[in-house]
Amino acid sequence: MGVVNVTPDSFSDGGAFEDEVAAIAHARRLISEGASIVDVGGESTRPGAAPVPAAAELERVLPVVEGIAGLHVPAQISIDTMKLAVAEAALDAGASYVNDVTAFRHDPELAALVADRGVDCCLMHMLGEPRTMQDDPRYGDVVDDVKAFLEERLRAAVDAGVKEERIQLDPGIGFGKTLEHNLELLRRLDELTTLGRPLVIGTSRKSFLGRLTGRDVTERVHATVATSVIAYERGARVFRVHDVAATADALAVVAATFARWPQTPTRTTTTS
Ligand code: HH2
Repeated sequence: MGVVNVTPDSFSDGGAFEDEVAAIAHARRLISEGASIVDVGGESTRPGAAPVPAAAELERVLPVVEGIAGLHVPAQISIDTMKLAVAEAALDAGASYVNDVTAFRHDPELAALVADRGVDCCLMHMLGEPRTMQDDPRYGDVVDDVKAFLEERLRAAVDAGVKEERIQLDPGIGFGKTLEHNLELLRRLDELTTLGRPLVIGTSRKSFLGRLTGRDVTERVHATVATSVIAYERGARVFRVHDVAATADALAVVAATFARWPQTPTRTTTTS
């Protein structure tokens, strides 16, 4: 899943693709590099971000969704929004995936929309809201708590009519989590696979990688790739990243390696 941020203030690429022509060209590039989903967002959810009114968000994302749909390329368009009006317009314009970082809590009617349209969705864990989520986040056990939350949101979506096979789940790396919480979630990601739905992981260029490497936000591609490899091995199957080419290469190698794992290879010893 390649990230297309049509925002002035996203934490790693704010302002770079604000112009719709640049955003559409960026989406085309990410797809050519191996993205099978492009995630279009018009509201930053970085820590401390202020909410964006629906009209402004729509003005940003709609021309981009329409433009990508007009490319007729083999990729799914995802709309990264928590707002019903934005999701509805994006689905009308050609999107077929709703990525909601509030897991249908901000706008519960989003669940009915996703159900009616029969599209895919991602439900993500977030503690609190972007404005305050990094103010001393606490958990009993971060993995158990995130798992219980995702289980509850999965049930709520199914109860609202969304088909289970349309739902993907995301532990929400960096959303109300300390460095240790993020690392623990990555280390124990396999515990979330028992939820029975594909796991989405979004570590790309995030600040915990900056803290570990000392690198600036645009120089975190290697660190991001490391987390994607770890996450794949522990069961993640959708990787929301800014740097698609590097991630796609790494995942091709990891997927090929683990395709034959954990079966024991048959040894053929020739003794003649
Ligand atoms: N992270 C961000 C935004 N949306 N969606 C999912 N499912 N998972 C994530 O981890 C996730 C997400 C934040 O990254 P970005 O879009 O690059 O930044 P910003 O929110 O500042 O636009």
